[in-house]
Order: sequence, then C-alpha cells, then structure tokens
Amino acid sequence: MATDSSARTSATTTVTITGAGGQIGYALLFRIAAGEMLGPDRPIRLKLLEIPQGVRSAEGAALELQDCAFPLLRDVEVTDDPAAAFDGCSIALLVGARPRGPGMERADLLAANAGIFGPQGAAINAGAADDVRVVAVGNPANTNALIAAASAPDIPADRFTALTRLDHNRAIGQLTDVLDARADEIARLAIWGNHSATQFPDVSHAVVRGEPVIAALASRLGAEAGAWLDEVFIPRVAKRGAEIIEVRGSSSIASAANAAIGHVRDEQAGTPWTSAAVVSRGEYGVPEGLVCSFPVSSDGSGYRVIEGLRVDGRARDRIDASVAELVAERDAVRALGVL
Ligand code: NAX
Repeated sequence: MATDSSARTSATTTVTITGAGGQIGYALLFRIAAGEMLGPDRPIRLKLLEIPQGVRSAEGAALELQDCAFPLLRDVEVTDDPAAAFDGCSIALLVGARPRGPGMERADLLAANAGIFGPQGAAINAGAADDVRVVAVGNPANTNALIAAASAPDIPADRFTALTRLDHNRAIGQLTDVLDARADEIARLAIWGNHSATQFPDVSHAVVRGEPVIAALASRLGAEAGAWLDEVFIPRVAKRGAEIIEVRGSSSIASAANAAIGHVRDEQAGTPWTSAAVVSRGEYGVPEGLVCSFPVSSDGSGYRVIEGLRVDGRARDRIDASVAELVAERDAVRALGVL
C-alpha cells in the first residue's frame, strides 16, 4: 500500500500488532482498520510483526486489508523485524506468543515467552513513540507484560498492561443470563489477579440497573445465590476458555479480539470502570511491580486502579491465591535471570 503524504502521515497513529498472521490477529486487523478501536477520526498505520513462518499469512491479511479500502487506513507494513515493527509505534498489541507444547513445564513456557517479550520490550524501548501504550494478549499475558516492561527501562512501567477484559466481558455475559439483563445494564464488575484459572471475577461491587448484583441474585436465586457464585459463576468464567475449546473445537478468537479492542478503546477514550491488568503500585496489598488485574478507570491518559473498595475475607482469600500465582511466575522468570 502506498505511503502517505507527510501532512497526513503526521496525524496518523501507528498501531503494531504482533502475531498478526495468527487467528486473533486476523480477527483484530479489520476492526482496527475500520476505526472501531481508535474512533472514526484517527487515521491508522498498521505494522504487522510475525516470525518468518507467519509472514505469508500476515501478508495475505494485508492484501485483504487493501481490498477493504478502509478510509482510515494509511499504510500496512509486514515485517519479521521487531525494530522495524515498533518504530514510531503508539499502540502495541502483543498477541504473538509461544503456546505450551506437549511435555512443556511452566518454567519452559515462561522462558520461551521471555525470549519473545524481552526483545520486543527492548525494541519498544528503542523505537516506539513517546506516547506508546502496550497491551499483552499472548499468554501468560500478565507475566509477559511484566517482562516487556522490565525490558523497556526508559518507558514508564504504567504504559504496559495485560488483557483481562475478556474475563470481564465473560463475567458480564454470565450475569446477563441469570439476571435477565442487558450487558450495558451491568456495571462495576471486577476481575482480580492473573489471566488464568486462579482469577477472581468479583460481583461484590457490581450493580444491575442500579441495584446491587448481590441483592438481585438473592431475589432470583434465594438461598442458592452464594453457591451459584462459588460453584457456577466463578469457575465458569475462569475456565470459559476451556469450554470454548471443547464446544467450538478451537480457542476463543473473535471474543479475544473484541476484548483487546475494548481494552485499548476505553483506555484511550476513557471509562469510569472496567478490568485490566496493570502494574501494581501496592494497591490492595498486591506486591508492587506485579502486573495484576484490578478494577480500573481511565481518563484517557491510561488505566488507574480504582481504590477504596471494600474487600471482604472471602474476596481477600481469592485475590491472594491469584496474586500468589503471579508471584510464582515472577520468581520463575527472575530465576531465569530475565528480570
Ligand atoms: P495463533 O497461534 O493463531 O497466532 C499466534 C501468532 O503469533 C502466529 O501467527 C505466530 O506465528 C505468531 N508469533 C509467534 N511468536 C511470535 C513472535 N516472536 N513475534 C511475532 N509473532 C509471533 O494464536 P491466537 O489464537 O491468535 O492466540 C494468540 C495468543 O493469545 C495466545 O498466546 C493465546 O493463548 C492468547 N490468548 C489470550 C487471551 C487473553 O484474554 N489474554 C484470550 C485468547 C487467547 O487465548
């Protein structure tokens, strides 16, 4: 695709997507190019990073992007060079990651991903725009974001986040069913901890049409409400990825891309409340520096943890269990000499 005139290029936002030749990449690209992530007024230049084996797939997607004739799309570049991919980048979606292979231990998985997210963090540090914001989607997302942030010492750590918006949306989806409500009638839901089966989807502050969700559940389910939360809702949200694989025969793709778009859109446009994994400053007793999911808000300048919420004993135990997993992942990465 032809590069643009310099006047138009200066107003163009460079968005870098890693793993762009993969499944989530394919579900992301067209929506981003259509303006669903940054809005209808922001022209976009896409940089698609792949490993050499994935380049053809990304090139094919680039051909299709051209065939869409999106008015906002100024340029598409496909590369296997992280330095070129992150040069001038304002928004980075780190989707490409190494999946767990047969017989692979957790330490092997963390090491393989450190070998991806470390160099990508360094390339972001070297070449990204001053306003760069990064979201890790590829798993283990929280620790991958931590590794990328640690490899970018000149960029404020709070520019690095990880995606737990899919978990947030999944939790809202479950509540719409049981409460017979629309998704936009439910607010103040929170995902705490790791994007893994230990996460804590928390309804204790949530409201439906202004009524506390806890009260609405009690009036619908009576004495069963507590058991429904502990035995149905929390495990179903935390293990929804496995359920999708079982039913669909393939992992979550469109819903993951939708969540990533929502994460960036709300961070940039502002939101009073959502969930995202951000670098802890010690909020709610979460060790400083961990990339942990919290309830967050954004005024358009980045996600901030919503502080001052009451955390009861039951919630505390669940948050602590997920944070312990994040600490173990961080320590395993430290043992590799990465952090
Ligand atoms: P695919 O295997 O379809 O695509 C991944 C792509 O990344 C491949 O094309 C591969 O060539 C590329 N890649 C690998 N290493 C790379 C590197 N060093 N640089 C650039 N590209 C590289 O996987 P897909 O279904 O798209 O999933 C991508 C990631 O998202 C996985 O790690 C997956 O576990 C994770 N997910 C995260 C979710 C979340 O909520 N945080 C939910 C969905 C998904 O499970």
